[in-house]
Amino acid sequence: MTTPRPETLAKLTPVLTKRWLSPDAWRVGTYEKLDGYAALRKALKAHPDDLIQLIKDSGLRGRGGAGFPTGLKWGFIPQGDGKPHYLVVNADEGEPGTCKDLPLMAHDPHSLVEGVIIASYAIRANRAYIYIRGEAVHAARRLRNAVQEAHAKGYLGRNILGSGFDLELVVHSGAGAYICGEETALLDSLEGFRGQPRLRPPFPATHGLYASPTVVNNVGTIASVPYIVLGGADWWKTMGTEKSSGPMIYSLSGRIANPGQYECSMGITLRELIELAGGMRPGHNLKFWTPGGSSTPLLTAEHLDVPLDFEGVAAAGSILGTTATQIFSDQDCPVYATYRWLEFYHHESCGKCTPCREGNYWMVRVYRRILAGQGTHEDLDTLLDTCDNILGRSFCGLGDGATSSVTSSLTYFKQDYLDYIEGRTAPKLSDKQLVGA
Ligand code: L3W
Ligand code: SF4
Repeated sequence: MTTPRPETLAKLTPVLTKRWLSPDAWRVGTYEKLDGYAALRKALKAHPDDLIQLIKDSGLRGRGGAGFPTGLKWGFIPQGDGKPHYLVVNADEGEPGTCKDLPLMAHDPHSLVEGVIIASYAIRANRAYIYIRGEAVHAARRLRNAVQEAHAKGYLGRNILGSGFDLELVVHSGAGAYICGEETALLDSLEGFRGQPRLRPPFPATHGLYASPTVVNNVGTIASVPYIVLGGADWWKTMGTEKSSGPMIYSLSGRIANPGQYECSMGITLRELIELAGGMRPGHNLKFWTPGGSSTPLLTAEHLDVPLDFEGVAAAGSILGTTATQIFSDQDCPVYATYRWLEFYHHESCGKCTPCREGNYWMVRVYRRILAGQGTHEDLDTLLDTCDNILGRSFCGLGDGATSSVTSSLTYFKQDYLDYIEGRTAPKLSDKQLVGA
């Protein structure tokens, strides 16, 4: 165990996580005692356009993986169009390694509900949905309870706090498909269809739920809104970097002493995060890691000082994604880890487009061959060629994301592949596991 230095500790910025350790913070009474719904009272006195401008000024960017500017997205919603507008919260957190939205909803569901009401008021939506992944039963129960409590207190329903603004909020549980975290598949699923991505453009901002203007935002994005309303854009920008403002919840897992959620200023490095988490587990040395879940290219021990903001990670050849840092050591095999991730993408591919559906199927089989000690040198070219035919040719981000660990592990750890192929590493899979992909 290492003890964090004061300068590293100072990078901890509990904003969205600040109530998580307060007992009963999920109940409306406790939430109200801890500043809850103060931002809503303030927001309802402002003009909706001023709220959109505030979010633009704060530089808040989407917390679901893509980092799209939130205020800009809200500003896309056409006004005076006579159509209903919708806010949809993407709470289908499914990216392997990612665990920031589910604890937020379980510990502090009212912060999300308050953010939903403010955001809906800003974009003039009278109906909002939280689409939560089906397996998150506990968080969904807490959310539904929060919605009921908010109704009873007059924060939801008709004429909220006497402002004349009406809002109904529905918590909808999905059925556990990773693809329903893709925003347009989510909308299809919400409408009652099989969840498969739609062609974009048109984007949901103009043609979303029921073909109406819709903002789809991640849980962390919407839960940030009340803090920005109360603290102001300048305060928000005191955290993070110039282009990646604010705090971010980094979920750390793997070979570290204390896995969990660490909310820090954007731009913190993995070296500092590992220090905050008490260091690597005894006997383990960092070998590879994901900056933002398994859809983001792997990084290595050379990248310990990369700033974990959108620009810093991109400059290092990866993607900040969901800030799910999965940490692997010299006792872990990058070939096997990549194989397990590919099995996941193969299983979760919705099958709509050929590159992703067929490419992942075949890559899983090639990995099995390599890990069973029956791979050839040509297999490595086959993998790269297959990735080349998936990346940029898939209908949605799932296909692209599936190639990330394949190409990056081949870039940094080709020797580990060759060790299986040339017989220096003992096979991890048996002959029986070669088939059945
Ligand atoms: C209007 C335009 N709207 C873009 C909107 C668009 C969307 C947002 C970002 O995928 C990534 C994916 C995963 N007019 C617009 C516009 N928009 N141009 O902006 O869009 P986009 O296409 O950049 O990304 P996306 O479709 O939202 C998200 C990656 O994140 N990821 C995360 C996966 C898992 C989770 C999770 O479990 N929570 O998110 C990790 O890398 O692979 O590439 O709203 O409509 N001209
Ligand atoms: Fe479906 Fe994969 Fe194509 Fe996305 S890339 S539409 S998940 S088959």
